[in-house]
Amino acid sequence: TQTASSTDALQFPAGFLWGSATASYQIEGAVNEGGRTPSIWDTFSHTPGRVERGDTGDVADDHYHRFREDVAMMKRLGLTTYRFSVAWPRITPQVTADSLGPVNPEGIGFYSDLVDELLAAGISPSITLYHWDLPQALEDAGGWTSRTTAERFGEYAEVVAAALGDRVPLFITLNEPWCSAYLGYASGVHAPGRTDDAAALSAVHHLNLAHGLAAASIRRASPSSRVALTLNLAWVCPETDSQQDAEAARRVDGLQNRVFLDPVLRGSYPADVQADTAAVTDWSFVQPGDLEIISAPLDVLGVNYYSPTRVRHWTRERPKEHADGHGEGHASPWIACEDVEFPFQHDRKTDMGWSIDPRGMTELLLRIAREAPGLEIMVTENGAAFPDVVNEEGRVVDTDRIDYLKSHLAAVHEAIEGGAPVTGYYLWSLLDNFEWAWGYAKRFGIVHVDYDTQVRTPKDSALFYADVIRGNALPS
Ligand code: PNW
Repeated sequence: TQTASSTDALQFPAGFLWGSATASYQIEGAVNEGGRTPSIWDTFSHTPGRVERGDTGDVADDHYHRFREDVAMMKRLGLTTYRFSVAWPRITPQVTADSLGPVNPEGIGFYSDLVDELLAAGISPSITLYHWDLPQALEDAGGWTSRTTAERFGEYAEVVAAALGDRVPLFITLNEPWCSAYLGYASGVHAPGRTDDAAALSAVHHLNLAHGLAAASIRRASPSSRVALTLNLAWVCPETDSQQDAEAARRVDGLQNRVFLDPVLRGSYPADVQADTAAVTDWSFVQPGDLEIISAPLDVLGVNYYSPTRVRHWTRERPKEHADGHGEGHASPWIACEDVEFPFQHDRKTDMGWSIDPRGMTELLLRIAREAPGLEIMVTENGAAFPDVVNEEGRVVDTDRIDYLKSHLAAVHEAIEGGAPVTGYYLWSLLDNFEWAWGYAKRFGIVHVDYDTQVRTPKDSALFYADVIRGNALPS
């Protein structure tokens, strides 16, 4: 219904895609069902001390058994698209470094049923092929430090695209290779929990290669599907305009943004990152022909944005601040960045301790539009964790999440006005879920999950989001 004030509403372009996102290990549970074998996150979460309170994904949101109910919820909210990930250990449970092994019909069957359920609800499925649940057998053979993992991933992608591609318009090869490489192999706060900088850089390359091989597989097996890569890019903001802070920003930008963007968009690795890390690795894992594979054209770049990255130069004269949520009590994910710090900000934060600054969203999207002219962009994740506030009627009154969403949707709108070709937005996340090293302690959902009963309750933010979708606009 049109009201006087709705003239001030921020209208999104016709056909804008409104979605939410999840990931297999964070919601499915049923880890020993349907022929699934262990992933690195099963091993990691079952290792004492790795995840808050010893939480695991064994049951999670039990989505494996409740997906029809969850799709019905999406339909009620009015989502036009849903981004989920396929668990590789369900598709080819016997994979080894040397061979993909047989395809598991029960694994394909689960995702095929989910796709059908979505289509019947009028929701377009977007599939992420890798959201961190690497088959443990591949980790045992070196994981992402090994070229064979990338090769097997290319074959796995072909299997999924051949089985589901006729019904799936968008495949996203990888989710956030930054996290897989640096949190998995350098700081060790994510599976497989290794702390070896050389391994992390080799993982960066093999993840990039895996993306390229998978992109080619999807083109072959499902020519009508579009291919995307999702990166957690950073808006890197130096604290002052000093030369030294600019240098700190260059380093972080290289490791977080350009080491992933340059090979895909330009077919090369940034020379400065290779020079900065020369003492760690000689980059000999990059073989002739790799960059041609990695730089095959993309249809869509997926961007996940949560928080800005403020940096400054660090000198030994003062204690280093570890305000990026990565530096405390464990190894750093920032390779060759000993003289960089992430100063604590006295600003509003989410329950993750992540600063709230929607300006970073606009700046980031505009930068991509400048550097990759014409490349379609989708925000494949954005959202916030906040502790639940339940009122007397039992409603979850998550005003802080609504504020976060409002300001970030306005930031996306501003980027579109400024010329960024953003065609969709996926809110992280549909459901409260297993938040990796934080377990169930952090809630990102717009739908509350009671982990004792598995009862789902839409929070106020879900009702807000349904309104946005209905009007294709951010209400004033
Ligand atoms: C992303 N960091 O993860 C993931 O794609 C989601 O699975 C996750 O639930 C969501 O963001 C919220 O955390 C990240 O430490 C995890 O910088 C950690 C970081 C960034 C993204």
